[in-house]
Amino acid sequence: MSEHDRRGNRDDIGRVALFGLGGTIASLPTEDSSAGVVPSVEASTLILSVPGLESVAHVESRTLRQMASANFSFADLIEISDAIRDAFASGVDGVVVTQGTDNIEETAFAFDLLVDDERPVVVTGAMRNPSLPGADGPANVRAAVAVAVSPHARGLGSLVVMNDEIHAARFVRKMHASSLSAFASPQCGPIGVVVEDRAHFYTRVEPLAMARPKGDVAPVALVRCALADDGRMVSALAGLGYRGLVVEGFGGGHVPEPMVEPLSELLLTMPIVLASRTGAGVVLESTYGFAGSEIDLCNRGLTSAGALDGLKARVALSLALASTDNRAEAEARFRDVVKTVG
Ligand code: DAS
Repeated sequence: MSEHDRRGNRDDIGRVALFGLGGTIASLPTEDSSAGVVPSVEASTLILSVPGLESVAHVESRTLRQMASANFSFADLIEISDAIRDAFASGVDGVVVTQGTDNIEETAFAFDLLVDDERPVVVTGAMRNPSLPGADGPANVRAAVAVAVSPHARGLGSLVVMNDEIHAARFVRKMHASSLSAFASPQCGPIGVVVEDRAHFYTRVEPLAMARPKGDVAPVALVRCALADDGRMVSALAGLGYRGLVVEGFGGGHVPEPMVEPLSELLLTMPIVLASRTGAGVVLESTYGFAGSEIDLCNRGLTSAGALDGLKARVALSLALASTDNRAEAEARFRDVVKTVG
């Protein structure tokens, strides 16, 4: 893993550490052009492809992974967050992570919880690989670096910068399989934009952090409610070794009645979080009273995901469970995150 430095040409600009993890932004065709693109571009080459980067910041780059994001594990994310912490200890003003976009919404949120520093961690990627016309990687890197050195980006936790928009890691979602404008924050929209290498913020979010994992991150299951679900998948989970479950319920947080008993049974062995499969809004607390409603489920002991969607709730519950051996403590840590998100 080599380290490279692209020195800016001024003394008054900030220092950024850029970590390359692979993904489309680093993917090129192999010799067999029909075999598709694979991650292969080093972070040092990536920063050389960004016109004008030296006028934005001094950038030190390092390739930490060369992989499709589909293969990230929590162990990878913990190791990468250690590298981010080391970079901050070395005095950089901000960190940029380039990676595959498929699960940026989860990895960026994990960095939000794993890195406790007011300086920004800015995650970016590309929808078009460098061999395609209109490849967006270089523009996204330049915008991400501009955000990473912005004093206004401090205290906002991890951010995702794509297509000149700045999203809070806790709200961003990948909404399209291939569009350049694939990313959106359905809760509140982007929290800012990048114009002419300057970050402009419209709103701010509270910093988040969670105690560091004590060991391996045990698996947490994610089940999405669907029409006429009879609850058999929830029943089957008991024997599969999961330590927790996130249920994406209908609407404000509702499940079909046949799922209620299996959930109650499972609660005896693991924490269960209730999110909304709509991906926006806040799970209700006190509106509906039918069996399988939010009132019923929370009375039975499910924990509300609040404004977190199912994917983010799963990241937070996984890290909460990894931070303590005590279930009640883990549930309390999860609730603290939910409260801070708002
Ligand atoms: N879909 C690709 C990307 O957007 C692959 C990946 O996520 O690694 O980068």
